[in-house]
Amino acid sequence: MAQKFRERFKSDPTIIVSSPGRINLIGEHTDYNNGFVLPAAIDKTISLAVSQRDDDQLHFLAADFNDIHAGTYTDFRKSTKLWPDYINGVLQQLQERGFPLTGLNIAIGGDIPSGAGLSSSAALECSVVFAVNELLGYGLSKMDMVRIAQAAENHFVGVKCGIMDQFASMFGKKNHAILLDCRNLKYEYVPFDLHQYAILLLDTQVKHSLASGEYNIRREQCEMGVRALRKIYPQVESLRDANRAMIEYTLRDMVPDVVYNRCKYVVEENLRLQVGCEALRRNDLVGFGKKMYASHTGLSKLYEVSCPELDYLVELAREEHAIIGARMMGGGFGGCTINLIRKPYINEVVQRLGDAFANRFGQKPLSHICNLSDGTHVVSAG
Ligand code: GAF
Repeated sequence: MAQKFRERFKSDPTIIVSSPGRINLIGEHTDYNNGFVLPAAIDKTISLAVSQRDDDQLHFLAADFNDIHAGTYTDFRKSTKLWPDYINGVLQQLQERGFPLTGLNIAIGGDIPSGAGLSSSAALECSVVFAVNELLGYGLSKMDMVRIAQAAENHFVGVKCGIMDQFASMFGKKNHAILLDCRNLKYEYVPFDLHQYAILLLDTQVKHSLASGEYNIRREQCEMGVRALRKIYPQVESLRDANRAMIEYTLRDMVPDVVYNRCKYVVEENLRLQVGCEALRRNDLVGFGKKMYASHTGLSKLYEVSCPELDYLVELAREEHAIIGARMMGGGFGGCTINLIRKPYINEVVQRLGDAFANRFGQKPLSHICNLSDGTHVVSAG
């Protein structure tokens, strides 16, 4: 990245930071319901090199595409629906909080497949806030920076995402998952010892064009469920506070089926995550894998955020003895499945699944093995 930066800006970057993508083992669409999630940072990252400029210009280079955007803070006040939004969204959040800003040269690159549900956008947001904080010495904590990165996505990019992706990218820890309580942001690192297993991501390459609109609709449906429950149970602040009995015996008769289904899924997913974590603590990866399959069923049938390509990959995975758990991952409507697979069988299984998938959908999914890694950090500072 230093080299690309030098070629473009004819000077050295002051800081280079690395910010990872994330996987989520279980706990999908629970973060914005104040529930639990179990993500981890992975060894696919965004690399961001930055230095201050003498003027008030912002110059951004996406090194992998040689795509350049330049302008002033005023030029970049509104969303362009292009990748610089993730940078400008963060800068705007910093400005709104009163942090002094300067002109910047920024070069980015990396190997997180975009649109695959691995949170390349959260990684970019985290890398920007982290690098600028280092460069301009704001003294922000990682928790502050997670909130700023999320606010950029919510208010500038316009996706009302929860906090999971930014949190995982910022706080990741090598060989650990993060058990995060999204209500109070208390978290615990859970050792994720894979033994003879590996994490295999299968990318359908379906880009989630529906995703942001449908995502916001899911949020509204959950809120509708909470409003209904609150009439009977005033203590219910979010679906996190609801239990199965409330959903089955109260909510069912109060809201349309679609809202009931969404809420039922969220309550069950939080429970699945708890039981799944117990299995992990016992080193029972097979037990954990079963919860992953159940999570997929809920996401597909009740929450309806899957798609035929994801469903087919999970259906194929269920027939493979070497895969002990699989599910769609992230917001949905495309992107990846996450699979826990016995290492010696990776090649033959990827081949078999790939052929079957290509027979039905015309092209093979991309496959990635990923390892759990550290969160956003400085790589070099001048
Ligand atoms: C996306 C969002 F950004 C996350 O906050 C989370 O809600 C996820 O979808 C679904 O679990 O990645």
